[in-house]
Amino acid sequence: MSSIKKVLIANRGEIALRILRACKELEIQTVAVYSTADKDLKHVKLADEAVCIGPHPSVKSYLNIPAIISAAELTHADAIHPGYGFLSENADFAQQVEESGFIFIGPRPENIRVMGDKVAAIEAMQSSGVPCVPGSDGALDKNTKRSVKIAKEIGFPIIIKASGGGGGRGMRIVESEDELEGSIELTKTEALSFFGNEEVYMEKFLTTPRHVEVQVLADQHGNAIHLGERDCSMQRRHQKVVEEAPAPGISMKLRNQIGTICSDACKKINYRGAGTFEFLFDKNKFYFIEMNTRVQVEHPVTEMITGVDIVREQILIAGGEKLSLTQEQVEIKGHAIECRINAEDPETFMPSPGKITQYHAAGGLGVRIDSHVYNGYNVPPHYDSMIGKVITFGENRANTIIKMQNALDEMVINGIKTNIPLQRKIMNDKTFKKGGMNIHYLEKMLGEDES
Ligand code: MV4
Repeated sequence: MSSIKKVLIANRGEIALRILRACKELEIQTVAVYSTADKDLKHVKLADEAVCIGPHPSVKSYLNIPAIISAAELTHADAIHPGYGFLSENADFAQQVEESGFIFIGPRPENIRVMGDKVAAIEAMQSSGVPCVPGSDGALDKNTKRSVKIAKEIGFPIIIKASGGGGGRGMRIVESEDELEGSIELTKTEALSFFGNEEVYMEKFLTTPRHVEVQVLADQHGNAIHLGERDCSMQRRHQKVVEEAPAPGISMKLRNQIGTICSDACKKINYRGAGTFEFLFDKNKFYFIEMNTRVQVEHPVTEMITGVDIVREQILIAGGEKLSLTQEQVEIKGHAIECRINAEDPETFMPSPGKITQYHAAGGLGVRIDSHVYNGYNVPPHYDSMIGKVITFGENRANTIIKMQNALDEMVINGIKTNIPLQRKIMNDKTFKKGGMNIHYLEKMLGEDES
């Protein structure tokens, strides 16, 4: 029996519903918090209690720390689950939640803080034995000669990244020595204005890597496990479109090797909760770039191939329980693919909010729909356009793609535009069917690559 009896869900949309479902299975009471634009959210209707925390701009509601903590006090919640996005990787929030006497369903504030600072994160990972991209081993200083020397040693092209950035923000590729000083200065200036931190670092620029990430879980008793990897290379403008697990072409040996490195690193840094090690994967080698300290949008593909309920584990870990399984009990079986469904024009990618006039979800063996939308639901224009995810699970990749084609064919979402036509195109693409595409493939397929 967990010490957590009531969870406040500090998020919206599909992930709020996902968390609510996990709580209900654990017989934990739920509190939904919502903005004035979100009173009709499915999880708000299903939660035991619901508190309006402010108007629709996120800063006034889902990012409003005092409003969320007040709602937890008002409803006598024990714990707060931040979901993804919003305050999920805000170390100050996690700290204030704990200082207010609540359990933060996530990592320790110190771990979140370190991972938010990319230079500190890489340093922590490198000293924990995680393979990183050849680079400056720390922040660049004012000494341009030294920066030039590092760049020449690792070889152009290189990439300058802001320590406060991440997820594709605050980076600049440098092709040659003569551009280097100017690029460093420009990236620093931008970093200062975007993130309030002008620290930048250098890495070798990998031109055609894949994005492969490892899911980990760590409890508060010194146990840590990995749940294998996901391939998230199908992305457009740093937005993932399709994710899958396992990553095509990765051997069991390599999976266990990198997975063990990640779970060992969790133990070394005293990590707690769910986490994701993001790697660039090139020529069969892993290079760490960032760690995400939250549950991720694409967590279902890992759940499908392992049978482990990641959100349930997050809650149990936060409540002080031991991991429900050992590494030896983790078995990877079959293949899973997730297609993100966005309320957007499938050709222009412009958001398409509005009322869903007709909704029919796909179904069948190995078909999972994680979505909060329903017939008559009005998709508000104020938030991310992702309205759900279609996940299919099959015995192998080919069969899972066919299941996805059928599931997408079955889906009916009328009244708004969605990217389902794009997802159908991807599932029918010859190169996608082969698997193992690099991070630039989707933009190339769409004819959007600028190079
Ligand atoms: C890189 C890279 C190539 N070489 N670092 C973009 C998002 C951020 N998490 C890191 N990113 C990249 N870092 C080195 N040394 C290429 C990218 C990158 C990328 C990475 C993952 C997924 C999609 C991407 C799209 C463009 C660039």
